[in-house]
Amino acid sequence: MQIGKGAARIAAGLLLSAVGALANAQVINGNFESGLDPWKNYITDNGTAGPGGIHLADFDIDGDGTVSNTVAMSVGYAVAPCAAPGILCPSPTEGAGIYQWAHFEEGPVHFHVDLAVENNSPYGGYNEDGGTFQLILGGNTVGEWSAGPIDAGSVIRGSIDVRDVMVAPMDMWFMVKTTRHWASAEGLTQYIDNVSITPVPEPATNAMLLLGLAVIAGVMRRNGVKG
Ligand SMILES: [Ca+2]
Ligand SMILES: [Ca+2]
Repeated sequence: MQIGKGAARIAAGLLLSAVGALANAQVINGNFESGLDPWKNYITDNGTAGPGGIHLADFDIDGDGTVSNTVAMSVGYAVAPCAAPGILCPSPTEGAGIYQWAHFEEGPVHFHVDLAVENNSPYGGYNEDGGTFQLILGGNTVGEWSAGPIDAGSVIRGSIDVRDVMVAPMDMWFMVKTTRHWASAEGLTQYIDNVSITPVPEPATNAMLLLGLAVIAGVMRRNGVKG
């Protein structure tokens, strides 16, 4: 197949803009309006993200009346450790999350994520454990928020807001994870949206070679956590 020079130039231009869009998309995509990429899914051992898995849903995470693309899941354990967990044996805390790699520069960094739990149980009543959310940097939990018990027909909203200091430039993964003490419950949904990191990190340069750096996340100094 032959293409003219003009068409070739246009094709090259399209390719370049596609590469540019890809590079930008790799930075963070914290509001999920363009989908889940570059976030990757994580499921704990014996955990589940529920029948729908980790998926996008229209939801009003911040209660301002406007819905947007939001990460949704219904977490809990998938494999019961005994016939009556919580009675005959400890109830496991399992679930799922999303993560990505990024390159962080040295200096102050501000992490924020909006969170919510919704209980649309068809059985009414309340659920004992709406779920616990964690912001994890390279293996260290730097922020946490728990919804606690939640009535049927209600939504509980929260956030994790953390200021840290990177003591050196590094590639590191960061994850928003949610877990519960029980199997995933019908009608109970955990939501994640508006993940922001300031300043915005660059795409990771060599994530796989720097896996070992995960443990170095401990060098970060924590300045405050609120939920
Ligand atoms: Ca969104
Ligand atoms: Ca909203």
